[in-house]
Amino acid sequence: MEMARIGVTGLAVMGRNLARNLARHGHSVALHNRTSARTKALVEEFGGEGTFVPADTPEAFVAALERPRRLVIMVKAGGPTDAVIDEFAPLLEPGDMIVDGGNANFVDTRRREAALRERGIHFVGTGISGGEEGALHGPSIMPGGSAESYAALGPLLEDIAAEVDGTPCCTHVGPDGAGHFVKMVHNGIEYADMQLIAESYDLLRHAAGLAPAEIAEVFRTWNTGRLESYLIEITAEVLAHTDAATGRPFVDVVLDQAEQKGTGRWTVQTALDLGVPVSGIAEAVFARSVSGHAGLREAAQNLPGPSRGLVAGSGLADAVEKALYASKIVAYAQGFHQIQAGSAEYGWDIDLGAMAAIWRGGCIIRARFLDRIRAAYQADPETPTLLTDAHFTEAVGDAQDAWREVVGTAARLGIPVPGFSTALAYYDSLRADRLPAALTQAQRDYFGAHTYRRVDREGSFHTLWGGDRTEVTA
Ligand code: NBP
Repeated sequence: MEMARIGVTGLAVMGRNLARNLARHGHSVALHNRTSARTKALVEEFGGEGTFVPADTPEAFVAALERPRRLVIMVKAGGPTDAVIDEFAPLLEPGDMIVDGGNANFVDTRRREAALRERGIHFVGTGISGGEEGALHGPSIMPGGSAESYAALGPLLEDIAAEVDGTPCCTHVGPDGAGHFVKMVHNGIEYADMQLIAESYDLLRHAAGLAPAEIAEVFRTWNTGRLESYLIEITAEVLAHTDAATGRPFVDVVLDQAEQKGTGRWTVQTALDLGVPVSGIAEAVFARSVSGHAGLREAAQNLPGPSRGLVAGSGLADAVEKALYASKIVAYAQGFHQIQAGSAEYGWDIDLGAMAAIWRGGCIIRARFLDRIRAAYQADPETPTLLTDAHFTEAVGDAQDAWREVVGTAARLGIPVPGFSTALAYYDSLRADRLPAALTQAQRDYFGAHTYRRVDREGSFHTLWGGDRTEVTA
């Protein structure tokens, strides 16, 4: 019987393309899907691309794998992943590896890894970004799990990952759920990046009065500079597209209610648990949520706003470019802060610079700018925030006047820019000498005797607000 180096079960778009990618790189791939029609279809259509070993049953699939077995699950995240693990784990032996390439919640991954570790099976929660095209031509791959399993899996995954400057966009992220955690934050950053781009478009459209095709040109120009990235590139493509049915700009015929699958929400929920301010990601998630509340928006249609006018002069596009770059730096600084905090909380020892490096290609947020982030962490792995890296400090310093101007203009014209404004507020909060949190602490002490610390003495204190207002040591 023909043996395979690796197997993929779950052959919808992602699994199918991942299996083809592996086969195209010379790895024999065992194939399995709950509904065997998908397995047959893959072999019929793409059998010539490499060596495939189709299997109709879990038993035949497992029997076709070289030992230690490498079994990749690419099914719908959640219940289906548990169902597949329950089906396959009893057929495996100590030392075998189950790779979950789905978009799992890292908490589930930690649970699954711990349970399978007891049986000697390596569970490798792996973030994969790049959609179906990436899966076929080279995704960004973020594997968690044990270092031992990476030694056996890494070479195959690095083979099929995207490559930038000769470096594969795949590295061992850290133990248990580290890979899925980093993929989650990647998606959160993707939300923030998309929101900032959307706000830039909105300003160019409604403050500068440009048509979508003209804005496409602005984005094309931006894509030749420091903002060069996949998301900026596709934004230009989308804005230049005309709807065939109506002849109108395509962006004008798309319903303005954004959807989400959940990784942005998980990022924010997790950040709240870790106490990390990821306001850029949170505003992006909320902006999608606001857009989806059709009834609420309908009810608010006639709320008064400023009389809208256009901004005179042609400088707005340059100012928006600066606001976008500065806000993007903040969003990434917050996302990396979250990875740093998660790594500390769970003992993952994640190399932040390496994360920037593996996001440079294959994934949705791939961008020239990630090289700068990698360099920042190489220069100082302990840097508390990207904003204090010399390059980013200078970039934001140079952009800040324009950034403030853009946020002010948007507020005056009544154009919502939650991403730009929260990024600016975060920046100003970090650099503030004193924050009004002092007043918040005093209020908390007043109504709840929650105590406060002082700037001039160690210890915790409480003022007897309801009495003679003397201060006591708490
Ligand atoms: P889907 O998420 O649409 O899942 C379909 C696959 O799951 C099919 O193979 C289906 O088998 C299988 N499946 C289901 Br549903 N329930 C099952 C069960 N109880 N037992 C066994 N198999 C079951 O596929 P996808 O879009 O290819 O995504 C796969 C994974 O990759 C997901 O976790 C997704 O979040 C993640 N991901 C997707 C993208 C993307 O761009 N689409 C990007 C990155 C990651 P059937 O054929 O028998 O119904």
